[in-house]
Amino acid sequence: MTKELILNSVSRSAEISSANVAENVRAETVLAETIDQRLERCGVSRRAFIQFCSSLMIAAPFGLAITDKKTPEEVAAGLGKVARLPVIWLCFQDCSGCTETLLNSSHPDLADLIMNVISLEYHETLMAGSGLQAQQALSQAVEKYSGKYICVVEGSIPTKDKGVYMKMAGRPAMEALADVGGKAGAIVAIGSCAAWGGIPSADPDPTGAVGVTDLLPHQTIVNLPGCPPNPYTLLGVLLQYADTATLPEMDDQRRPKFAFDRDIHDQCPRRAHFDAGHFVKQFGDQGHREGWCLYEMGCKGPETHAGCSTRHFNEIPDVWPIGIGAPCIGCTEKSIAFRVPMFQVIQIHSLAAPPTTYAGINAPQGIVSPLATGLVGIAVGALAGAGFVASRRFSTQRSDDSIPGSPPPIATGTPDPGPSEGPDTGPKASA
Ligand code: FSX
Ligand code: SF4
Ligand code: F3S
Repeated sequence: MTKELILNSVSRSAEISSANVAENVRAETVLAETIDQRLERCGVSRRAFIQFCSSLMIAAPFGLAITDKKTPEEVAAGLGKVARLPVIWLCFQDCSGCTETLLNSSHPDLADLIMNVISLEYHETLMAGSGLQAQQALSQAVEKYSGKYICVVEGSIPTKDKGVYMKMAGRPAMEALADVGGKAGAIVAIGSCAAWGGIPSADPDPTGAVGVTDLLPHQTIVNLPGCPPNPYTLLGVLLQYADTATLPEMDDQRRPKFAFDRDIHDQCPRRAHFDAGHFVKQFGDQGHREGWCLYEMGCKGPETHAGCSTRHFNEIPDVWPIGIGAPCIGCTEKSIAFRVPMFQVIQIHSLAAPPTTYAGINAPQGIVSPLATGLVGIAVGALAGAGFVASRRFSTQRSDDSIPGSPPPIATGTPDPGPSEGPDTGPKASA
């Protein structure tokens, strides 16, 4: 049902190429059609739209003009009057994970809703049309909505050997980007690949992969890195642009602050274990099954700006890297992901004092032996003393041999870190 709707939604753009006059007239009116009108026309319930707005408010409680309201009903009332935003979505060198994360929601109506609140005019991965028909749909959409549409770019752009490694309709991807991106009201580079090169740019970078900003440095660009990024961040940016013709405040890497102003580490459910010195030493060990901190397994959370620790994926609790027991690889950070080996322990530069309160700690996972049950008691006791340990961590080196997996030396940006050796110790043999 959902996939059919999506295909219908995007394929109608391809059908424009058949010079269907009625369809062209309909396309003329898309800009004037409000989200409310569209939802009513497609039979989407008010309740579903208010739920969607509620999720948006939870994902972006601050820093987004459209969610700066008191209730989801107020957000829905405001957004309902907004004209649907034309979006042209280009796919370059990528895995399609950015599109997947947008559509694979556990909420059955979300994908349909997304296709109704925006007007997706062109999307190669989703549209039914292909070849000449698709190219005509693209050029007609660009011409019709010139200066008004948002160009969403997914994937990196090859530049080596004159961009020969990827072509669209016979021209290098970088030319297509310059053309379509150059006529957009703004560009959203979704995913780490489009933001700065991502996986395709990892050493040895055979295609000379770069992000959008490298090619169009003077364009209005919003970077939404993440591999994949959180879909609500994209929707927040698109809807604010549709409503106010403005973009959210951004940091020095053009990432919206509302989504990238915090460290993973600050609100990580395993943070209490970090502060208490409980570190997983090997995947599958007792600490891993008890949900201990993954810092020694290469977790880049302390140096990574993103909201994953509070905004999980697919609307399922704990569906995010650390939530499933994997270290954060720093996928939103240009200098970390696909640059620093996945399991290499990083040096921490920006660690502030430990929080005064802790988020809930993940429940134990896997089979727990009687011995492990005893260790849980030790761990609970150790957690009770976490504040004490944490208060000492800035003045003494932590080493509690009574706890399985005694804490490693950690360098911090604090005045007296006290490590006997730096944490930047190269790839871990145990990983
Ligand atoms: Fe890159 Fe997105 Fe990672 Fe994949 O397309 S950011 S490889 S999740 O899909 O571009
Ligand atoms: Fe969480 Fe990683 Fe920080 Fe440990 S190092 S508390 S797993 S973000
Ligand atoms: Fe990426 Fe780390 Fe979040 S790997 S998805 S920034 S937890």
